[in-house]
Amino acid sequence: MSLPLTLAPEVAQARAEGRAIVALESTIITHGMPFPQNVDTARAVEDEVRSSGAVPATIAIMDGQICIGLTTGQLDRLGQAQDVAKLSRADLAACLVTGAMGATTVAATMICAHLAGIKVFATGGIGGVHRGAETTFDISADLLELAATPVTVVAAGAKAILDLPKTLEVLETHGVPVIAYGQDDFPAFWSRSAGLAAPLRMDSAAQIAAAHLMRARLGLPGGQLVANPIPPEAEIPSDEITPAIEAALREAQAQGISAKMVTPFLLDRMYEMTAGRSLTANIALVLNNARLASAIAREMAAQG
Ligand code: PSU
Ligand code: MN
Repeated sequence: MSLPLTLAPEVAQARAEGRAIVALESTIITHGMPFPQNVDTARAVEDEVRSSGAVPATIAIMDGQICIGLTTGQLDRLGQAQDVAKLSRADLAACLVTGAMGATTVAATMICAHLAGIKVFATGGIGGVHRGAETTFDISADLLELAATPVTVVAAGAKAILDLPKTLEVLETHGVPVIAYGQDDFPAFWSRSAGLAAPLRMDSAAQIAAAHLMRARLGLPGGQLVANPIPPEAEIPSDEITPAIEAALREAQAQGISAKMVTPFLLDRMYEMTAGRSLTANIALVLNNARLASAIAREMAAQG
């Protein structure tokens, strides 16, 4: 049986010509930002990839197909739909057989990108180890996917709503290279630093691409996490964002928010508590990640 994979014409052509392609996720659209900024941002990110010399492939599950690249109509439907499933490795197959609409998280987007032969993926932030994970066991499947699936993921680090030291520990245990781009510190999404050193540092897209290809030659499974700091002019410094983070976490706990709802709940509360500033920063960092991912994808196409 063939794969339930539908490539947008732009993506199919780029693949046939061996050109650079950058995968983009859809949970950020359905569960990470409010409408209409979600659809506007998704389009702006696709345009940023194109103007950086690569082809964008936004990934979502629609009508029983893994869509690699969405039409304008599909993106509008997804961005406005209610009750879209948030899909990770565990629920991808079930969503395909039921025909429900599904948004792919970092983990599910990596799986789909790999099925389509795409090696580079840009997003905002990855899921990680939640604070209190020693009792809740809430560790995002994104971390294990990075250990298993050979896709280089460009993110602005991880949000300080998570336990960042534990997140780095789990990535190290599972053999995932965590590469800070252009600085020594591990970036913390809205902030360029949260005072933690990154395990690795690289200063060029060429080196990041070469490291991905070298892992494949060595027979090592899994991908790489590239942590690209938010542009300085868009940053919300750590001491300014921390009070909002702590308040959002207290609310989540008081309301008994758990499992898949934790990350969307915290993102929504952060948006309200920062009067939209968290969203402006989020958009700026995703665009920045799209540029770097495109440069890495172009290098891979040239080197690979
Ligand atoms: N972190 C963000 N923005 C996001 C997400 C995470 O800063 O939109 C989304 C991504 O799709 C990520 C998912 O893969 O949440 C992780 O969810 P969980 O923590 O439930 O694994
Ligand atoms: Mn979780």
